[in-house]
Amino acid sequence: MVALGTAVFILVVALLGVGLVRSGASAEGNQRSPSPWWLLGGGVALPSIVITVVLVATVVTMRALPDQAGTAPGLTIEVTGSQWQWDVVYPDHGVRSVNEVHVPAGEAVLLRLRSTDVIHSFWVPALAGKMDALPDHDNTLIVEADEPGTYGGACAEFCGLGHTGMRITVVAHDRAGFERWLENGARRG
Ligand SMILES: [Cu+2]
Repeated sequence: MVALGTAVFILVVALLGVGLVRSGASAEGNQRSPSPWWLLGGGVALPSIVITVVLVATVVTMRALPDQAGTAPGLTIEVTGSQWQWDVVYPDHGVRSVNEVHVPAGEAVLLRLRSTDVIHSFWVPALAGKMDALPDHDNTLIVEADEPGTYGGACAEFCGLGHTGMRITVVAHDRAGFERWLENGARRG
């Protein structure tokens, strides 16, 4: 799209330049009205070609994207939004946390998102795009933190008075640190 946009921009600027030179040269002469082919070409044909190219590129890219539900990350975490906090459950380990998602770095993790009340949106910009947490439907989101560290996020769907405080933090550990956290979390119950 950047390449196409650049090409169209250069073409328009070039035509503008030609128009300026010509109008300067023919300032004394008769004013000619532009040929209707300019309108058909620039207003119908060119946009049709550009839109078709972008459409085909989009469809090809969408088909090439992996089906998120079909991939099988090692770890599944259930993240439930409610007014106004995130409850996080690690179903394979019997561990819970609140407003923090602990993950192993360098591994794909499947988040199963839902809500107990209104629509929330799980958003940790450094890791993935926004994904809605809905009351009547599970959405999935695959996140992978390349490096151990802390990644801040927030609810990205206005969900009431406490919306701005509805923060979420993803803490990525190295493998050993994650196992340690799971054990400590399990002890906490
Ligand atoms: Cu929310």
